[in-house]
Amino acid sequence: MTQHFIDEARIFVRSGDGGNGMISFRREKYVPRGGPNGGDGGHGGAIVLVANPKINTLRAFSRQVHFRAENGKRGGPNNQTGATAPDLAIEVPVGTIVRDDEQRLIADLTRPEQRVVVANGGRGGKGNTRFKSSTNQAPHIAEKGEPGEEKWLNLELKLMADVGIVGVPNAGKSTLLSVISNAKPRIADYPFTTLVPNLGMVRLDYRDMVVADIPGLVEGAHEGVGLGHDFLKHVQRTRVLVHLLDGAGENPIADFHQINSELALFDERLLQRPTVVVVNKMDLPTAQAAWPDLKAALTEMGHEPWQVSAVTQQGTGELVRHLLGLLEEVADSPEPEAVDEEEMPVYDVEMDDLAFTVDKIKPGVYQVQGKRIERAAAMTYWDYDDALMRFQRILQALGISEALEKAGVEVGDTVFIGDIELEWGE
Ligand SMILES: Nc1nc2c(ncn2[C@@H]2O[C@H](COP(=O)(O)OP(=O)(O)OP(=O)(O)O)[C@@H](O)[C@H]2O)c(=O)[nH]1
Ligand SMILES: [Mg+2]
Repeated sequence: MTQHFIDEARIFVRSGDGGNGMISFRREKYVPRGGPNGGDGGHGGAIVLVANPKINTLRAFSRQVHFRAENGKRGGPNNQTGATAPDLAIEVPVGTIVRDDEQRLIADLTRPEQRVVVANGGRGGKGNTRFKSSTNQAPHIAEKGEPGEEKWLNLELKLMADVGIVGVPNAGKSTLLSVISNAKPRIADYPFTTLVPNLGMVRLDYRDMVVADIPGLVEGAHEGVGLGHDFLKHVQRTRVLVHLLDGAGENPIADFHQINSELALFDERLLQRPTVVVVNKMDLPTAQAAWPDLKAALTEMGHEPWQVSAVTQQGTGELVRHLLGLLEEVADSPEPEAVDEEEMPVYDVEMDDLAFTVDKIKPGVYQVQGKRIERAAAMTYWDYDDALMRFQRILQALGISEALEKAGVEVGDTVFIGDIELEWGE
């Protein structure tokens, strides 16, 4: 059953903090007060997931759950920039799907060496040299390093099938999978027995392939009718298709057209995928009687149909050999598209970052929450007036000052930005 091939893990990642910027001034003989020379902090290390084709399970993550990248070093005097910390690369199997704690898709790592940054390293704070201007020759302001990000990630490994078996309900897809692979799917003589794709490993002469039995497609599957839509996505990932026909069915050619049109309506490129047309149930006299006409019709459409009986296993060994050979032929062609590109950024990070809320907790006390503003607050050296002014400009730019005023804030009131307490001034 499918469970053998689905592997899950939950990990905690934390990128490095940026190093603090430095406040420092030159000291020279005969110069009472030299110019600013505080250097920037170094950037913190990011956390990166990398797809490694040599790994095939997520088992390693039951041993190690926490991953931390190093912090950037703080800036020094004489305009010395602090050292940037290296990124921490975590290796995962190809086929790993990464989601955040709200189950939002972050990445689908389908190609070897594909990488995704899951937590950005904190930016190094600016040293006071950077704040020098014509009006302020001796800035007493620097930035603290940006804190790293931390989050839980849910990893799921979907073993990708090399071959997908498609066909109308009841064609015998699950039966075929069960006789050629180690999978033991449920088989029954009524349509829609299989509700989720079954995967099986097929081995022959030291070669192997993963075969998926795709639940029976029906008219309208491409529109999301029934369960078809999700399965069609699964079909997109396979390199070779087996189109299985019920040779004893009422009208196998009509079935054939119906499935093809469902595939094409979902994604036209599926019709270009190498496809082996296989007529099943050849042990039954009705199928044998129908075969000559069926074969002629399929040949006319440019196919070379195979005949098998999944139940008696007649012809199935040869079919496996043929599929393995076909896979070798297409091995050099580019990996089929895994997930639609437009599906990738599931939520807009930028918008999330800028959003904030203002709440009046009680008379004279307000609470502001928001990712960007809380970060800016964490990066401010509150002891310096210059830094305070800068923070105020950020409050204005994000529209937070206005929102606070609308909520009724007055001079002297307390405003919390995250956990940081401020007194509202002019
Ligand atoms: N006689 C005969 N019956 C078969 C053969 N292959 C499958 N069947 C029967 O056809 C019925 C459907 O088989 P399944 O393997 O469940 O078909 P399926 O395509 O997976 O069907 P869904 O999962 O419902 O889409 C079962 O009763 C099987 O025993 C075959 O080669 N010969
Ligand atoms: Mg089935």
